Amino acid sequence: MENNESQNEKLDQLRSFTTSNQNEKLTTNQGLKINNNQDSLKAGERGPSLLEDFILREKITHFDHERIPERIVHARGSGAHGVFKLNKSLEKYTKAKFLCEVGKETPVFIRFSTVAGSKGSTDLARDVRGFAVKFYTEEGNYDLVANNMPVFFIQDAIKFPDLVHAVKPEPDNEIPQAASAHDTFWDFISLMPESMHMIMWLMSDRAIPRSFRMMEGFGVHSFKFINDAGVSHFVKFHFKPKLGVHSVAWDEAQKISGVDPDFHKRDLWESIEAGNFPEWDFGVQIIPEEDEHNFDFDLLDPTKIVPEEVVPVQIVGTLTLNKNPDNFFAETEQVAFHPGHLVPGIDFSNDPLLQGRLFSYTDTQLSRLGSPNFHEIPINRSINTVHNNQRDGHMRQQIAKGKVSYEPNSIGGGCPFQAMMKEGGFTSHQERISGTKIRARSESFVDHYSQAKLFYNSQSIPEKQHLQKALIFELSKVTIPAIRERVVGQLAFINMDLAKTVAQKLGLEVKKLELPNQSIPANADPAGLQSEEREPATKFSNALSMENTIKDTISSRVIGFILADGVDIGDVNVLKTKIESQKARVDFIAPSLALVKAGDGSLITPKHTLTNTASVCFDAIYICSGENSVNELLDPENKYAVLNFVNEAYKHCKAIYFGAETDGIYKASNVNNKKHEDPAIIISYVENADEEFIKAVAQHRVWELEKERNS
Ligand code: HDE
Repeated sequence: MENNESQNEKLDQLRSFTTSNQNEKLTTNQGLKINNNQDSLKAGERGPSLLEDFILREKITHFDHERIPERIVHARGSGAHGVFKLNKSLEKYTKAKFLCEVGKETPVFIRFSTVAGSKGSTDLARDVRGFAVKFYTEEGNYDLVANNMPVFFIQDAIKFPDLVHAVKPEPDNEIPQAASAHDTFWDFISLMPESMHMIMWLMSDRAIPRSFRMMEGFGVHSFKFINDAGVSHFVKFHFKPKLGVHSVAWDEAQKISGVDPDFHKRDLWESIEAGNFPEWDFGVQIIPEEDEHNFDFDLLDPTKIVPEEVVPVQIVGTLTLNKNPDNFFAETEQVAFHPGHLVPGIDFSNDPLLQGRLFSYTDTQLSRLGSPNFHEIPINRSINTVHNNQRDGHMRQQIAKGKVSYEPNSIGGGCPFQAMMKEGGFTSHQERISGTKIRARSESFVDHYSQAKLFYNSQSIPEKQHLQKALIFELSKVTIPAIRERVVGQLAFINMDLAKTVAQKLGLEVKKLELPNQSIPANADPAGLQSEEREPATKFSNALSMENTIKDTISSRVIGFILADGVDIGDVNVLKTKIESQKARVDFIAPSLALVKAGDGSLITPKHTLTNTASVCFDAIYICSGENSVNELLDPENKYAVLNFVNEAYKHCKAIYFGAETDGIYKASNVNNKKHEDPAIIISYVENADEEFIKAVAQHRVWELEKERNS
């Protein structure tokens, strides 16, 4: 289906709100045609403007009020429309209709985001990514407001404002933007042992994804599924990208932030425009209620995962993003998610982090979108019609007929009626609760290190090295030595080698962790509830390492072809065709934007110049064949840029393909004279060089050779 013509119930609904200015005359907001949009109304050509100029006033007034507050967290986002298709019925566990009927397609809108940075910050910050999905189901909107990491920093919602204040730019000087590498964040973390598992994720390469399309999504909390018989199961939600989970290197991330701070936004947009629709498997981990206490952690603790080795993820559906928004503000900015947007068959658990979220999201929309009528904004409307007695408020759209706006009523015949359960009426799952009203943390939440260990131990060697380097980078930006010491003290509970490696680079010794006495009751103080070092029941989980991800496709990868006049068009075309047939993209990079004249006289249009882009924006590079082309690329005017491309790609462990007669470039680059066997360096004379190159691109990176490549 052509992406602009995608059809589904939600898109049909949006279409009725969509306008186009094609072939239309300019009007005011009252529909009056405007004759002159260049000059304001004045008293004489050189005189003062007149207050009566309602056209000027309307235009300026609207402009003055164009901005709305950005989200307090997750301000920077990228959205897309798509469809969720159910492949396996979950009827046994839930009565949610969109999860029962195999083959059923549900329209979705998704918004990916970074958390800490402002709306205009870089995509490549080291950060958690939001993965919020709105399912427009026939029973109303269901929002799965997820992240790309399966755990969270804190166990209780009451700590959320503290966490966010700590990570945001420091309040005196508003520095640093979109970065956790600063005093206040690490001060908070050093005093919050419960954050250590999440810190492992945040310091891993998961925090610098190659693409939104290559990250997982996790519902984080345990939720509940309720079936028709009223039986409840715990459920954890997962999205697994069909392209695998891949990340960039930190050095690369920092450079991308300069060359193309919209890297992820652009990547998502361009892939969808090209018809290369991002896809995820949707899966669930289901746990019977009676097994609630059979784990070595508390299912309600959002700093814990349920290892996939213990409860496998059952794949039940596919999420496909197939249409870009028509208008960023109207859709991506105004979309309002809320974990409390439920449909019958899905319910909350008592996770205290989730419980707090249930309040926060509607509350924040009121100040962000300005009125309790934000559900009427087109992107937020459910596809089934809303009927209730809520009335009025700023910017009300619905014209509710009749005298009646209360219930019970006789004048309106009792409408709208409450729905019985069998008619789809929502009922909260009945749960026996008995307890003492108490402001405290459950003892079952006091285990802060075991799963941090599980995560760290499950990483491959390059992943461990990246994680160490990330910690060293972040903590080296912390100016207060006591904070660094405390974090190292925390790391020692996870892995002594990790703690020592980090400590050494910070010029510290690993000391016993001492948390300052904060004069608060021990049962309310995370430090007072300092967990003993504890081993996880599951020692190792393959699912936690990106090393084990999908590496058999080059679909949607971007390959830079570096070329100049005289290039061998034959080689270029053969490789380009092979790459494109596997749904990857080729971009030509030349010394200038002038048409490149190939050896046979044919002309090639370059997309980039050697200096308006950089190797960090590509997954792999090909130095095109042809002696004349190579000579021009080695001309002093171009040589530095070309070698920079090759050397950076090399440093970042990417595949590099040297075409025929490109020896001059090979020799001048850092790739030369390396004695190792490097499967990602392809030289034209090897057998099946094109295929070897494609295979190397699919591997994403040769992280295991990073040390060698950087030496
Ligand atoms: Fe959020 N979070 N959050 N969060 N969250 C918001 O809602 C909040 C948490 C997540 O693209 C806000 O509309 C509290 C976990 C995503 O529009 C706000 C707590 C997870 C998005 C809010 C959490 C998330 C938000 C800001 C701790 C992963 C972006 C703007 C109790 C499961 C949604 C807004 C979008 C956004 C509150 C913790 C995911 C302030 C109080 C855990 C993906 O309401």
